[in-house]
Amino acid sequence: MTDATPVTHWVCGRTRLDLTSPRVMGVVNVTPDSFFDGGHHFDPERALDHARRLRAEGADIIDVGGESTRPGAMPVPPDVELARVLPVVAALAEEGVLVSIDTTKPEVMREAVTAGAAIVNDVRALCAADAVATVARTGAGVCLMHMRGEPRTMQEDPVYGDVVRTVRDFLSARAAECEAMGIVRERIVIDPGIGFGKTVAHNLALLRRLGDLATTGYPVLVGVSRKSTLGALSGQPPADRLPASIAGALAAIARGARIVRVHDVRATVDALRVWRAVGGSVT
Ligand code: HH2
Repeated sequence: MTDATPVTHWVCGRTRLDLTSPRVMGVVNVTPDSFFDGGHHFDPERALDHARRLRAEGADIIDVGGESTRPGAMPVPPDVELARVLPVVAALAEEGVLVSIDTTKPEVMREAVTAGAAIVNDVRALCAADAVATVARTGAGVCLMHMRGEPRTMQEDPVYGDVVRTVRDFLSARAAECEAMGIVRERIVIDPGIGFGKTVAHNLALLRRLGDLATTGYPVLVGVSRKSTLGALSGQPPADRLPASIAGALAAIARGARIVRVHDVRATVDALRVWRAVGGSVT
């Protein structure tokens, strides 16, 4: 594939999000079992309070999820997922928050966008039957993420030839299908899927060579916050991975990420302020 002119903004419904400086996506998991914050915001009112706090701390986007995708996680039926996320999505959208729905199911995408979500974040890159057509019918922005296998089994000895090339080719092909189905280029962001069917070495190769993904022209989003690769490097459990998460976010931005998906918005925003003040640049 040839290198393409970079997209400088993300069209998400009526919002045009400027991506010339790095953006922060705050995570709100309305789940009992997410790997880091599972159960903390399972009650919709607590999820809303948390989302409002993340927004006040400087999150540009709030990513609402109702199904954990941690290694070993079991799938959740669509009606259960909808009951978890819809009240949170609707209330946040009503308050003017730029909301992303983290789901792989077309029925959840459709209902969440109707309730006000402006972004569909899919760890399966719209691979479910009808997912591309469902999103195409909306004006929503989309994040296409790479995952090898299924959450239940994805960490069982993942093998790649050149992981960066495999991920880049997969994401380019998914983005091309989206464009062919009517999702314009400015609506698409890509994500290498740190920790999704990858060893520590694979994740580090992807982070070191994020620039290879950026040459597709699609803005790159990275989620490394609190993940096990940071545990492998720091020796810390998820609760003590904040310093490693900040370093991971800044390193991703330095290598070309335009958006970082994080659990700790205030700390990330503070770090980015310092980064920018001293001329931290994006490659
Ligand atoms: N990571 C997780 C979930 N969704 N979406 C994108 N685009 N990129 C990611 O790296 C990503 C994602 C996993 O983190 P979390 O939501 O905190 O955990 P869980 O899946 O256990 O709910």
